[in-house]
Amino acid sequence: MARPSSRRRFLESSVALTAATSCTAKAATTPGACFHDCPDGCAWTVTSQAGKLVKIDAARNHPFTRGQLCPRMDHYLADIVNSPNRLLHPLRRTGAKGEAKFEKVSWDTALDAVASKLQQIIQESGPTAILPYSFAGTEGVVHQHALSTRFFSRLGATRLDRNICGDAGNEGVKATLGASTGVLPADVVHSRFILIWGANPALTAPHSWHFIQEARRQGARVVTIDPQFTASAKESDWHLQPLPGTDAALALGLMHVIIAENLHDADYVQKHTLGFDKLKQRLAEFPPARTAAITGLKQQDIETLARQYAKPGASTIRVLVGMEHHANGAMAYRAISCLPALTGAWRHRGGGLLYMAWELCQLNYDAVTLPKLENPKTRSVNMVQLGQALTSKTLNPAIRSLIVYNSNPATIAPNQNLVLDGLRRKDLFTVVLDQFLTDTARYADFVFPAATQVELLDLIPSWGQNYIAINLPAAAPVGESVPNSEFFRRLARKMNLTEPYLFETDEQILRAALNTQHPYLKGITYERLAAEGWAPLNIPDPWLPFANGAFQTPSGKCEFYSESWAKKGLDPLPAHVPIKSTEGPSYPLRFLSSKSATQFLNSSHAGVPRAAEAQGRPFIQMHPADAKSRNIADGDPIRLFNPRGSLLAPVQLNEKILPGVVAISHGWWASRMPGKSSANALTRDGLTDLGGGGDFLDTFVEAEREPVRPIEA
Ligand SMILES: Nc1nc2c(c(=O)[nH]1)N[C@H]1C(S)=C(S)[C@@H](COP(=O)(O)OP(=O)(O)OC[C@H]3O[C@@H](n4cnc5c(=O)[nH]c(N)nc54)[C@H](O)[C@@H]3O)O[C@H]1N2
Ligand SMILES: Nc1nc2c(c(=O)[nH]1)N[C@H]1C(S)=C(S)[C@@H](COP(=O)(O)OP(=O)(O)OC[C@H]3O[C@@H](n4cnc5c(=O)[nH]c(N)nc54)[C@H](O)[C@@H]3O)O[C@H]1N2
Ligand SMILES: [Mo]
Repeated sequence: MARPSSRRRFLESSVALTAATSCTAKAATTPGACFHDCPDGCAWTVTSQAGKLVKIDAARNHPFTRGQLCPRMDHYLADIVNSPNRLLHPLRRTGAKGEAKFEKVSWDTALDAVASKLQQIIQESGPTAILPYSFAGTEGVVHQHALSTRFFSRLGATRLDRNICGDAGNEGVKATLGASTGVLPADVVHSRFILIWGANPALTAPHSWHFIQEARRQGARVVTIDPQFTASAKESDWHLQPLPGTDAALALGLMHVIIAENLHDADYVQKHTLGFDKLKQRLAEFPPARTAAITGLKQQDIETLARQYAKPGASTIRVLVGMEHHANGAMAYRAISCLPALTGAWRHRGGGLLYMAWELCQLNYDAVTLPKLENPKTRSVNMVQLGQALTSKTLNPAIRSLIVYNSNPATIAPNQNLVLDGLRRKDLFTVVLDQFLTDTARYADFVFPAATQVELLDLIPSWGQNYIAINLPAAAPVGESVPNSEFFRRLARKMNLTEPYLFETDEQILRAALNTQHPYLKGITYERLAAEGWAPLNIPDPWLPFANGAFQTPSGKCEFYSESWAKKGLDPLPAHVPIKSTEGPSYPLRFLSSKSATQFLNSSHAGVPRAAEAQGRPFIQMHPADAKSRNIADGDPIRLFNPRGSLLAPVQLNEKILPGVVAISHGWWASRMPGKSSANALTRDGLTDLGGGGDFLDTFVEAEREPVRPIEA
C-alpha cells in the first residue's frame, strides 16, 4: 500500500500547507481558486477546522468573483470532495469493458501492471503505440500539463493535438488582429452597444456577465446573434437568429452596409488597416438582399443592425467559443474581427472585440512543460478524432494504450459511438485518472483516484480575465487519491525512469512558472500570492490595445487582407464558405449541442446526483413547425438520428429556436440517458478550416416520435 508514504510525501512537498494557511485555534482559512475551464476564474478561501473542510467562501474583493461562486461550485465540497461516489482507491477491471465492474487493488499492484504493460507495448510496437488523452479537467498550471507532458515527451508517445476548444477561433482572430486579447471583460461597462455573437456569457461566463448587465443598466443596447434563444438572448434588447455557420456572411453583409452608408471611420481605416480596397471588392458580393438569403435574416434587420453597431463610440462584439465548432469556424472569427477596425471602435475604452485574455498571463510555460523534450516529428492525433484513431485500420503502429486524465472523452469527444467502439477494443489497454467513474473510466483496465482542488497546490491563470490566483492545499487528499503530478511521478518511478525533471515537486513547477521577466507579471511572486490569494496582472491602465493601431499582425495593421493566409493557400480575405451536409438529404435538421446546463461544466458534475436533479431532465429543443410536420407534440419522447447514431429524449417545443434547428445540451453522460447515448452520439468529427478544431455543430439529423424509457439514475 502506498497510502501512508505518499501522503507524507505529498504533505512535505506542500510547504504551502503551513506557510500560507492562516490559523486560529479553531479554524484555518486557505486561499484557493477554481480550476474549471471557464472564463471567470473565481478565487475563494477554504475554511477548515480540526483537519475537516468546513466551507468555501467566494473572494469578496476579487472584481470578478465578487463574493459569489456558481451553482456548481456552491456545492463543491459536498458534490465532489466529499461525494460518496468519489474514487478513493485504484481499481482493476473485472467485467467486460463498459460494464463498470472493478475490484479494489493497491497502488503498487495497479502501477506495476500499468508500468509493465507500457514497457511491453514500447518494446513491441514503439512508444507511439501509447496515446495520452487529456483536456481541461483542471486548468491549473501544475496539474493540467506539467509532469504529464514531460512524461509523455520522455516516452516519445503519440502527441495529442488538444484543439477542441478555442484554437479555431484564435486562428481566425489572430489573422485579423494578430492577437486574441482585445477588450477586457470589465471594460464593457464603458460600451454603448454590446453585440453578443455566437456566445452565451449569461450562462458560460456568469461573472463577466455582470459587467454586461452593468453596461445595460447604464443605457447600453445589448443585441445577441444566436440561432438559439439563450440565457443571454433573453437578457438582450434584440435577438437575431441566423442559420448556423453563416456568421462570416453576416459580418460581410454588415460591413457592406457600413461602407455603403459611409458609416465607417475613414481616418482609422486609412491609418491602421490593410487591404481596405480589396475588402470592398469582396463586400460587393454581400449586399443586404444576398446576405439575407444566406443567413435567413431579414434584409431590413441586417441594415438596422449595421447602423446601430456603427454609431460612433464604444461598441463591443462579445464572442466566446461556441461559434467556432463549424467547418468554417476560423473564418467566422476572422470576418467578425474586421468590424471594430472598420468603425474605429478600438479608439474607445470598451470598444472593439471582447474575446479571450490568456495572452496577458505570460507565465514561463516553457519551464513548466519543457517543450524541448518533445520531438516535433513524432506523429500526432487530433483529440476531436479520437474515435477514428482508436478504430483506424491504417495507423501504424495502432494505438495500443490510451491514458486518460483531465478529460472524459466518452462524453465530450465527437462521434461517440466510434469512440466507444475504440474503447471496447479488447487489445486496447486503457488507464484513466479521475475523481469519478466517468463514462470513459467504465472502459478502463485500471482506474486511479485523482485528488480534488482543495487537496493540491496549483497556480490558476485565466483565459477570460486579467487576474491570476494561487490554490493552496487546505487538506490532504481523501482516500488514496493523488494530484495528477504525483500519479505521473509514481508511474515514472515504476518504469525505472530517472530524469530529475520527471520528479520535480509541485512547488518547484509553480515557482518555475512564475519565473519570468514579463512586465505583466512583475511583483507577482509565490509568496505574495500565498499571502493574498490572487493578484491583478500589471497591464496598462486604461487598456486600449489598438487605439493607435499597433496590431500584432505581420504588417502591424488590422489585416482585412492577410498575406499570411494567402501563403497558406487560404483565401486572404474574409469569406463565406457554405456548410455542406455530410449526412445527405434524409437528414434535414441542423443539430446544435452547445452548453445550456447551469449545473454542469462540460461533462463535469453531470454524474453528481444533486446536480443532475437540480438540472432536471435533458430536453430536445424543437420549433413547433418542425414538430407539426413530424406529428410530434410537446413533451413527446423523440429520437434524433443520423448515420452515426441516435439520441432519445423528451421534446420541448420552443417557438424561439430557429425553425430547422434542433438542440440538446452538451454534457450529459450517455450512461445516464434513456437510450444510453448523449449529444455526441450524433456529432460529426471533421476538423475546422484552421486551428484543428471540431466541426461538430455542422451535424444534420432527422427526428421521429419514439417511446422512451425513464431516465435511469
Ligand atoms: N454552464 C456552463 N458554463 C460553461 C461551460 C459549460 O459546459 N457549462 N463550458 C465552458 C467552456 S469549456 C467553454 S469553451 C465556454 C463556451 O462558452 P460559449 O461560447 O458562450 O458557449 P457555447 O454554448 O459553446 O456556444 C455559445 C452559443 O453559440 C451558438 N452557436 C452555435 N453555432 C453558431 C453559429 O453558427 N452562429 C452563431 N451566431 N451562434 C452559434 C450556440 O447556439 C450557443 O448558444 O463556456 C464555459 N462555461
Ligand atoms: N457536442 C459537444 N461537444 C463538446 C462541446 C460542445 O459544446 N458540444 N464542447 C467542447 C469543449 S469547448 C470542451 S472545452 C470540451 C471539454 O472536455 P473536457 O475538458 O474533457 O471536459 P469535462 O467533461 O469537464 O471532463 C473533465 C474531466 O476531468 C476530471 N477532473 C477534474 N479535475 C481533475 C484533476 O485534477 N485530475 C484528473 N485526473 N481529472 C480531473 C473531471 O472529473 C472530468 O471527468 O468538450 C468539447 N465537446
Ligand atoms: Mo471549451
